[in-house]
Amino acid sequence: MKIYSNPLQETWTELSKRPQLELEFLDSSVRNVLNRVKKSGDDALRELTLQYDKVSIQELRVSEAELAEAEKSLPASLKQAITTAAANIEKFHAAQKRDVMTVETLPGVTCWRKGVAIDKVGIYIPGGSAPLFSTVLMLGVPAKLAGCKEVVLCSPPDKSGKINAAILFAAKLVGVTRIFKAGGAQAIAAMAFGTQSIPKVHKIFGPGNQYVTKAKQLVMEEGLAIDMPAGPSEVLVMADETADASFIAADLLSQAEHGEDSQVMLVLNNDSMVSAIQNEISKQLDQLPRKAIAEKSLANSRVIIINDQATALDFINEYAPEHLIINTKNADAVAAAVSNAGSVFIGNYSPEAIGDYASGTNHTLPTNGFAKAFAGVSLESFMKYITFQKLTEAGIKTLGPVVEEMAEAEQLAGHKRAVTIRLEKLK
Ligand code: HSO
Ligand code: ZN
Repeated sequence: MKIYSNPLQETWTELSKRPQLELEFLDSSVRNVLNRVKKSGDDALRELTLQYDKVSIQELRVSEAELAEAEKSLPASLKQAITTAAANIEKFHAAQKRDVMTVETLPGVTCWRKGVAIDKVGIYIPGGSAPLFSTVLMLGVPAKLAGCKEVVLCSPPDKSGKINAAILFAAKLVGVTRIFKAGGAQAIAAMAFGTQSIPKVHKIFGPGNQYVTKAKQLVMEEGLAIDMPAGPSEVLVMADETADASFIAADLLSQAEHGEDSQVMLVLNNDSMVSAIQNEISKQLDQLPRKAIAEKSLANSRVIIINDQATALDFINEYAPEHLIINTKNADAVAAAVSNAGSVFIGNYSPEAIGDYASGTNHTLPTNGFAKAFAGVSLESFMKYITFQKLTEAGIKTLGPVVEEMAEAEQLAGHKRAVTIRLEKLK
């Protein structure tokens, strides 16, 4: 990890840059996949699955028998853990429900806003070396709570044509309605356009590689919504001498093992702990099965030393981390001053890993500085809000003249008349 000591404010933007792998032909190859699926539906999916996942799939939909088999194959302890995590996620997201608030803005003028579930949503779960079934909980639980009627899940099959058993178990547990074997940009296309087997949805959620992310961006042009612009996962740990070097190293490594392009940042108040943390990192790194990945990610990572706490906070708010871990003396006060972050973990006993799986908060969070303008996934992400209004005769008598005046000034005579015609009737 490279060390920067009290970097000048002019350099903060540069220091906040995330590593970016530029893929050649990304745009054109993803557009090509989208067009193929749009045109040939399931046939295109089967061809692309053979090409990219190296497996021939006849039936795209996961059967009841496969779901039952997956459930049987998992150890009881894992099923129990997944069930506990799902219950916490459900508790936290259920509390986000809002009552309809009715407001009488003037006597006889009543307005309200009501949350309604998005009818059909799609969840994408990547396959690969670490099949993240925890993400199934993070997206499936709020979808169910919101009342989405159709919750479709796509995940790539492995070489034997199966989806990871824990993904299937979690999907069934949280009430995903249909599960399909499809991955990559082609899965996003299938959920966006619909195929013979896969229903078209209105909003697509879930992480993925650059192809998946690009596909999500492109289907937005076709009127679909997506959860948020996504990039590689990241963590920023802010610490002082009250922190534990071994905890810090473990938290940094838990992020670094996600992928070579994951970003890990450490903000310290002085350099007294640097060597202890570095020693811990090399010790713990040796025991990680994903050492090679973590090592590459650490190579892009930075230690920033900022002596003054207020300045450190300014830097952190500028960086806008997806995950922020605060291991300092006055961690609660520091947390209260955070304005840009996806999710905050306060004190030495709140590692990010707990929120990644089971405390109840959502782990689908804004990366790449998007925390300046975006929030993580919540119950609301699966809903839209409709406003309503109802006027009584007294209401239009009071408010009508206001609108007549404004419509006249905007030179929209038709608008004015829609009010006048009623006021005349009431005379
Ligand atoms: N840290 C990831 C979520 C995750 N971690 C899933 C483990 N499994 C993005 O927030
Ligand atoms: Zn994680």
